[in-house]
Amino acid sequence: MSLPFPKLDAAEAAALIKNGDVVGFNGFTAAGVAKAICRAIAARAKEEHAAGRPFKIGAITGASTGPSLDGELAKADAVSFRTPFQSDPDMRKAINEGRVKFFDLHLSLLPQAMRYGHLGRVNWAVIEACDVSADGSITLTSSVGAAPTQCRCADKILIELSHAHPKSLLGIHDIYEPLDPPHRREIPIYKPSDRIGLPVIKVPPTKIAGIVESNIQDEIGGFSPPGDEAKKIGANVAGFLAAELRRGTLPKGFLPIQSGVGDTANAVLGAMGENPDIPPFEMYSEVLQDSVFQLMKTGKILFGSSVALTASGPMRKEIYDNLDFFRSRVVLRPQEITNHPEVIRRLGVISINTAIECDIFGNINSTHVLGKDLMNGIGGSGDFTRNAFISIFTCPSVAKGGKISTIVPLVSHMDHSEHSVSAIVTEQGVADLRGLSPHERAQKIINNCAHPMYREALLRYCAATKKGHTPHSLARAFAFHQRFLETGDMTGAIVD
Ligand code: 0RQ
Repeated sequence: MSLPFPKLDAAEAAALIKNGDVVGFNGFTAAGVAKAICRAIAARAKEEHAAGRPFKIGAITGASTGPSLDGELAKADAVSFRTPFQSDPDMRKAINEGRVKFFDLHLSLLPQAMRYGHLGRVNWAVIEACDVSADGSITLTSSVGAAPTQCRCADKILIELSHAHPKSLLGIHDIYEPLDPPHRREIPIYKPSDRIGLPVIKVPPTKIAGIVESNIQDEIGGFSPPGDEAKKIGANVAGFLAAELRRGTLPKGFLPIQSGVGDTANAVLGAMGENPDIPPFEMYSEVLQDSVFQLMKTGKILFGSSVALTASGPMRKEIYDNLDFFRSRVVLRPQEITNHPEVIRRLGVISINTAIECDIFGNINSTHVLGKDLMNGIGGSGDFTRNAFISIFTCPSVAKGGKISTIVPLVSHMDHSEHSVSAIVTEQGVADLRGLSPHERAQKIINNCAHPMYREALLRYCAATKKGHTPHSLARAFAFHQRFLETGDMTGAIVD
C-alpha cells in the first residue's frame, strides 16, 4: 500500500533543513541512527560553505552515534551545538578545538529537557524506522534513544525507512513517555521484563514531511577479544560479586546488571558468564553488546532491558535471523526509562562503568583527559551510578604504557563523587569502599588498585597530610598531572 507521505531522496530531505535549524536525530550508540539523511546534510553543508553561505545545525541525539552522523557532520563543519554524548574522533576534535559547542547531559534528562523547553525549539526529528503506516505509527529499528520525545517536540519529522532492519522488529520496542510535573506518576516497572507502553511511536501524520528509503547497515565495529588486563578486571568484578552473594548482601537470585560500552565492559560480562558462582541474571542497562547476546544463548543472561542493540554486524544478523528467540528476551525502551533513577533504585541495579581516572578517595573522572579535553561525555554512567544498589567503576591501573597512573591524588575533573561510588576495580584488585572513611579509602585504593610502580608516590602523598577528615595537600593534589605535562610521564611525581 502506498503511503500518503512525500517520497524523497536523501538530498531532497536535507534540502528542507535550513541553516540554524535544531535537529533531533534518533539512535543510541551507532544503533538505529538515520544514515543516508545525515550524509546528505553533511554534503549540503559542504555545498553551502563552498558557495560562501553559512550552514550549521544544532544536533540533539540520544547518545553517541556513528560516522555518518557525528563524523560526517563534524568534517563538514555543519554543527553549531551538540548534546548529550558523542564518541566520534572528528566530533571530539571539533569540540576540543572550540568549533562545536557541546553540553554534556545525563542521558535520562535529555528527553525531559526537550519537553520542558530547556533546549529551545526543535525544528526537525530525523528518525530511522523499519516501518511506518498511514496513521503515523512508526516502528523503530535497533534502538529507541530519545525518538518518542524528538517526534513529540519537533515541528516536522523526516523518516529514513531502512530496509537493513526487518519489519518483524515490531514488538521489541516499549514506547512510554512520562507526564511532566506536576502530573507525573510512578513508572510502573517492577522487573526488567515489564512492558508498560506501545510497540510503536504514534505521531500526527501531518507532521511527517517525507520518507527517504535506505538500506545502510548500523555502523557498529566488531569487539576485540579481551586482552589479559581486561580479563583480569572482568574476573575481579565477577569474584567481588560472587563474594557478595556468599556474604548474603545480594539476594540469592542476584540483581539486574547495567554495564557500559567498550571492550572492558564486554570482558566483564564475559567473566560474569564464566563464573559458576554467579547465577543466571537479567540486565537493566542502556546498551546490550555482543557478550550479552552470547550469554542469552547459553541461558546465563535471562533477559535484557536496553535502549539499543549495540551488536556487531555478524551478531546483528544472528539476532535478526532468530528474532523470535531474542524478541522474548529483549525489550528496547526510551533512554528516559532505562536510565530513570526511580526504576534503577527500585530494581536494585548493580552498575558497572569505566573510569578515565579515579582518585584515592573514590571520586571518578569519566569524561576529561587531564581535566581539559573531552573524551565522550558522562552518558548514562551518572544515572546508574548515583542510584545503583552497588556502583562499580573499572579501569586498568595505568594508561599509555604505564606513563599515566589512572589512580591519582585528586581527579582532574569530577563526574561521580565519592558519595556515589561503592567499589573500584582494576587488574590489580578490588577496593570495596563501602563504610570507609576517606583515610581508609585512600589506603584501600592505593594498596588494592594502584599499579605497584605508583603506590609509593601515592602513599607519600597521604603521609604528608595526616590531619583533617580528607588528607589532601592542595599544593600537591595535581603533582601527578603536572609531572605528566612537564615530562610526558607521571613516574617521578612526589619523590619526597
Ligand atoms: O586512549 O584510544 O588513544 O588508546 O583513553 O581508554 O581504556 O580504551 O577505555 O574505551 O573503555 O573508554 C571512560 C572513555 C573509557 C568510556 C571511557 C585513554 C586510553 C585510551 C580510552 P587511546 P580505554 P574505554 C554507558 C555508560 C563515560 C560514559 C559512560 C566513557 C582511551 O567508558 O566514555 O560510562 N565513559 N557511559 O589510553 C589519559 C587517563 C586515561 C587515558 C585512559 N587517565 N589519562 N588518557 N586513557 N585513561 C554507555 C553510554 O552512555 C552510551
